[in-house]
Amino acid sequence: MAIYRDQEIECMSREDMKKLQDERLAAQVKHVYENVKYYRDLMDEKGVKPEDVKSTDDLHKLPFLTKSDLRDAYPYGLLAKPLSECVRIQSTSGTTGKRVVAFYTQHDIDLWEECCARAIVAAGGTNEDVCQVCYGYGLFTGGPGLNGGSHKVGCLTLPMSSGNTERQITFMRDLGATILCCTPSYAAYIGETLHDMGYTTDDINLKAGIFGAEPWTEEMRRSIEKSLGIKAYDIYGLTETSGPGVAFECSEQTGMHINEDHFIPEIINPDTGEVLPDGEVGELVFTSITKEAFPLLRYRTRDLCVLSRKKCSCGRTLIKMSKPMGRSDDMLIIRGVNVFPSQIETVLIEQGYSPNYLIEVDRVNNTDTLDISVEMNPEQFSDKMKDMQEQEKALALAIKTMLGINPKVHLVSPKSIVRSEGKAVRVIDRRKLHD
Ligand code: DLL
Repeated sequence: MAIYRDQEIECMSREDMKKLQDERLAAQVKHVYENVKYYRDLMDEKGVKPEDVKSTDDLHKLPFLTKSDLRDAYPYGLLAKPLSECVRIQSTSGTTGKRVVAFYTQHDIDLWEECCARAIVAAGGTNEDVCQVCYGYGLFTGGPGLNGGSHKVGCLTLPMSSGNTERQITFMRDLGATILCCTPSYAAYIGETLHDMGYTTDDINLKAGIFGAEPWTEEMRRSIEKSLGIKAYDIYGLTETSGPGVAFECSEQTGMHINEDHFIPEIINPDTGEVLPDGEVGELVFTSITKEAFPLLRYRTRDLCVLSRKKCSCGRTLIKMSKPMGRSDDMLIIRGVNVFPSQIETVLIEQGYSPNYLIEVDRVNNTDTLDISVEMNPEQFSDKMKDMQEQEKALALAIKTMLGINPKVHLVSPKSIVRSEGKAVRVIDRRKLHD
């Protein structure tokens, strides 16, 4: 069974990859400078001309681009091809401000789907597979991206979109789905529903899952793998860079290989913009070197992670990014302490709780409060008040040991926290409402 979609690229020597990136970068900077006024102005302001960027060593000369630039330029200000050559738009959900609209030529769609195809092949996918895609379809990139990748691999594709979970399981069983693509929180929900319907992993044919679009912990991975009887692979991407498939996991499951022939990664200090060496945690920045319609140079993702060039047992030489540990903008600062929701999730699952929880932060009498509602499994439930209080105390202590601050833990009854069919909302920060 082929384990690579494109062995020549995925296992290319560093030297050859750099050469390829150098050529593509220089051409891309020229394309952008000539066709996008917004960029031209930014580059002129910094005194950089296209001929100053001959290779990846010159990348640092280019200005950064941020989400606020995308909003300023909405909707057409960053378009680098005539609209007549564009065939699609996709968009972010726009929950935190104006939507970001990304444009694609047919060439861009093909490259994007190829990136997703690499992810599917790395998860063991072939044309013998049945691939059930339960990411949302429509403006969200998850459904269309994995759908296209699945077609390219030749899988029988089930374009389910999210929702109607019992029907998902019926199709999964009737059509013998072998690969599941959705958010990790929806995968957990599908696993839960499977068991609620009285089935076990013996009643389904799944072997792999390709899960992304939101942060998820190693503990969550193990929990999903167990409940669905699969190997769970991570996949990363963002609308601005085309969608899923910017990076994908291989069988080693120790980070995601970045499709470096299309995206050049950098890690920067989010406060100063200084480029950090591999191995240091910082904000991930991408330069897309092959996209035509909506190419972004040095785009700040706000995702915090680490890059690694350690040799991978799968044979791929593509650089690896760690699971994003959160976004610089979803880190909570509670009583002065930096808290990532993923740290709380790790403790919950380690302590045997379900990944269904809600973190609520507020400010009362000038002091931050942290309340965590955690769903119990049926076997953890007790009708003795004292037992419940003991359990809450023990869990609060475990979380305090991890975070350094004291939370208030509320154990709530099984199935009382709303399940997510897409990206889960796990944090409500009410302090923002008072500001
Ligand atoms: O979530 C694209 C996608 C779809 C990726 C399906 C993977 C699978 P956006 O809606 O623009 O695009 O959100 C992008 O989601 O900046 C990260 O903060 C987060 N994210 C995406 N993948 C992962 C992941 C899609 N594997 C934002 N782990 C990104 C953690 C992720 N966070």
